[in-house]
Parts: sequence; structure tokens; C-alpha cells
Amino acid sequence: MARVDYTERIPNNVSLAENRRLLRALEEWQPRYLDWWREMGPEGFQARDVYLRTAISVDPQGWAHFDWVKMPDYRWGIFLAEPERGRTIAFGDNTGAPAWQDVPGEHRGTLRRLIVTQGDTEPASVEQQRHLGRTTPSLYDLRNLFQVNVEEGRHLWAMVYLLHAHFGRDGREEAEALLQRRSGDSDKPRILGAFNERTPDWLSFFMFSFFTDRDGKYQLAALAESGFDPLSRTCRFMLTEEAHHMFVGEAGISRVVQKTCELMREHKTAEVSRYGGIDLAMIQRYLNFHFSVSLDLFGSEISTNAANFYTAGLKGRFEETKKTDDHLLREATYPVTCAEGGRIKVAEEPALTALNERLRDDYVADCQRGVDRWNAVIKRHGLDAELRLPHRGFHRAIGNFADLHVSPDGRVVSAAEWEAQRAAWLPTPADQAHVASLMTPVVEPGKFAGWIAPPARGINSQPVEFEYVKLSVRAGEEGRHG
Ligand code: BYC
Repeated sequence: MARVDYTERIPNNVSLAENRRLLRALEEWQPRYLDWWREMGPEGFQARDVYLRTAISVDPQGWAHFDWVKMPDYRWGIFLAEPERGRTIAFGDNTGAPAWQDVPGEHRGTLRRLIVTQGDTEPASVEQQRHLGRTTPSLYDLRNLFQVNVEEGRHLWAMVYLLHAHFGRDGREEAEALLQRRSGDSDKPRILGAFNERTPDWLSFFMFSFFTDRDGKYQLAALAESGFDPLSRTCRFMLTEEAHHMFVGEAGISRVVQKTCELMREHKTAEVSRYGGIDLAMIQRYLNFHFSVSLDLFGSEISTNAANFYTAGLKGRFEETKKTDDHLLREATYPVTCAEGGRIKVAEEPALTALNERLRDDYVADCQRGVDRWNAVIKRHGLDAELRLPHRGFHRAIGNFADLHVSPDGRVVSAAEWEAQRAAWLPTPADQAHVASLMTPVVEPGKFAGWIAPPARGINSQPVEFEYVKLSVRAGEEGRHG
């Protein structure tokens, strides 16, 4: 069961061959997915051999296999974590009942919406990142980008499988719509705010992979607790893939910080832009932007949607089963940050409606751990500087702070002050122009752009100078793969 069957047109570990109707429906969706991938996937590299990992089993040990693959030939498929024998619903009104193997009728619309929202982010991120290959800082980074991209494609497959297998005609229509929306398109945008932002350069990509993919980790972890067992099993396996994406972000920023520190020491100045680096102040502004748009992805602090998802047993808390309370939260309260009379304060709110905030808290603590590691790099260079997460109210478009102006240090400020400080707090056009000016491709094996340090080690025990993407292409192949 754990092993994936690669003799099938759609690799899977869900015995797809035994369900002819479902198999046919997914085989009809597959070419449309590939059309989408060719149109909206990584631009200019479809015919190149990339050193990619592919899932061959869902066992925690040894699930991945590395090989040279052209991205359109990647074996996207359907992989669910192994079922847990006797699994029961761990929270909400149905606590203790056997986990659902089929969609409960009364929760059909809600579940579908959750799955569609999750599914929509996956192709959105591929669309956001499709131009980055042209400006890669190295072959190593190029390969990591493509690994992230193909796995986001697979995560789309994961959600589309659930839609096709469990939601009948509505599900099939939603699966089509997932291929129709486009990141940033004013007529048919992606569903959530951050997935309509641009990812124009590699600093933005690393920030996105650190902050926005980490929202993915927490949302997937909450959905992995779901009483709807197929969703839980799907998300559990997705989480194993997600870990690499966050590594790419954390290590990417760490290497940028390292290079900046080296330049600061060499030239004895914090202004390293003129030496081809990225100032720490500029990195801070990018961090402020990506952290704040990612905080919005958790929804409003007070949300009846979140309460309903929980009470229904559809979406739990982070590590729900490890918690020792009643898993009902009818009486409990939770501290929520809000603003009153121009001041920021913390108020105790019913824990059920505060579930988005609680997940956001888990997320913020995890982000802080990454920032601490970046600061350790700065410290190791003997420099007196620090990166900081801005206050959670800073630059928010969703929830308690959406209509307020909050400074990164957590003061409610006037619109005039906010505007006056904007250039100190968020990336400016000059920052973006500088970062864009650094984005010249470096594609010689083992070489790296001047604004980023090489990684400590390569992928899958390969050396850093390994040819992770083969840029030579045999005659005729570019045309075939677009
Ligand atoms: N942008 O009660 P509220 C990932 C809407 S990332 C636009 O505050 P709720 C990945 C909301 O839909 C993880 N709209 O929030 C990362 C609702 O609309 P309706 C993605 C927003 O419902 C990198 C209204 O505002 N997974 O995997 O409790 C690369 C009021 O909503 C936003 C999920 O998100 C926003 N930011 O929670 C690749 C998990 N926020 O219903 C992949 C599934 C809220 O009034 N989604 N709204 O029309 C959910 O659990 C929930 O939908 C949310 C929102 C947590 C997003």
C-alpha cells in the first residue's frame, strides 16, 4: 500500500485502477493540467533535465527517489499517508466517532470550500514563480525552485483527487476552475490575497518560501487533523514535501544575510548595495512585507467560520491530538490582540471563534525561530544588527488591524505618519530596482551570484558544484516541450 504504482498513467497509492469512473475523470483532467503547466509553469526550462526527487513511497523513510527529469514528464500523482487503523475524530461535536471515509452530507459545502481554497494556492504559487528561472543565482537554486514548483503541482493533484473522488459533479467543476483562475488576474484572481502578489525576484521567492509556505505548513497541519480521513491522509503526506520548501526559504535568506555580513565586514559599512549586496535594512523591509501578507492568510482573529470548521470536526488546531483539553472549547477563552481607542491591547475571547488567531500564534513562534537563526548568522560575523518580525498589526488587510495603521514596533499611528514612514518599513521602488538589478543569471555549475553565499552542502549528498540542471538541450526537444 505504501509504495506508489508507477506503471499507471497516474501514479497512485489509492488503488485508482479499481475505480474506473474516477480513473477516467482524472485521466480527462490530466491533459488539461499539463496544458496549464506548459502555459503557466516554469518559463523556458520545460525541455531541460532537472535533478528532481519523486515520491516512490509514502513511508517516512525513503519516500523519495532522485533522478533526471524533464518537468512536463514529472510523475505527478496521488499519494495519501497510510491509514491509521481505528482513527476517530479528535475534536468538535463528533469527538470520538470513527473518522469519516466519505463526506458527511451536512458538511459537504464547507469541506469543498476548504479543499478548493487549499488547492487554489498550489497552482497560484507556480504562476507567481514562473519567470524566476531566467534570473537564477545558481544551478543549485534553479533546481530547488523547480523542485518546489513540481511539488506544488502535485499538491494541486492532491486536492483535485479529493474533489473528483468525493464531490461528484461540483468537485469536477471546481477542479476545472482551479486551472482557470490566474494569480494576479483582475478578472479571475486566485482566492487568497498573498497568492495574487508578484514574486518578481529571488529575494521575494526566498521570503515567500519562508513565510508563505510556512502558512501552508500550519494550514495543512490543521487540515491533517480533519475528521474527514482522506483529507487528513492527503495533508499528512503533503507536509513531508512542504518541509523542503520552507528549507529553501530559510536557507535562502540565511545565505543572503551571510553574504551581506561578509560584504559589511569587508567594506566596513552597512550600505553594501553599492558592492552588489542587499542591505540588511532592505532585507528587513522585504521581511516586513512577506510576513504581513502571510499573517493575513490566517483569516480574521475572530471568525465564526473557524469556529464552525472546528465544531464540525473539519479543521483542527495545530497538533490537536497532542492537546489535553476537552477538544470542544465551548467554555475556554484565548488571548487575542486587538486595538481599542488607538491602543493595542490583548483581550480574552471565546477560544472557539479565536482559532485563526491561535494558529497564527503557532505560526509566529515558528517564524521567530527562523529569524533567530538569521540573527545568529549576523552575530557570528560580529555585527551589531538584528532582523525582527514586525508587530502582527503592521500592514494588515484582513482582521482587527485592517483599517488601522500600525507601525512595525506596534504603535497605532496616523495615516500621515504611516505614509511618511512607508519607505522605511516596506520595500520601495528603489529597493525593488536594486534587487532587480542583481538578478543576472549564474548558471555555471558551482558558481553563485554575488549577492548570495553558496549553501553549506548540496542536494541528496551531491556536491554543491553538481550540474543540478542540464542546460544543454538536444535539437528538436525545446519545441516538443515548449
Ligand atoms: N485573502 O472568517 P474569516 C499553502 C476571506 S498556504 C482573501 O476571516 P476564515 C501554500 C474568507 O475566505 C495555505 N480572502 O476567515 C503556500 C472569508 O470569505 P467568505 C492555504 C480572505 O474563513 C505557499 C472571509 O474573508 N490553505 O498551502 O476563518 C505555496 C472571512 O473569513 C483571506 C488554507 O488557506 C485572505 N488572506 O479563514 C503553495 C486552508 N482571509 O467565506 C501553497 C484552507 C480570509 O466570507 N482555508 N478571507 O466568502 C482556510 O482554512 C480558510 O479559508 C482561511 C480563512 C484560513 C484562509
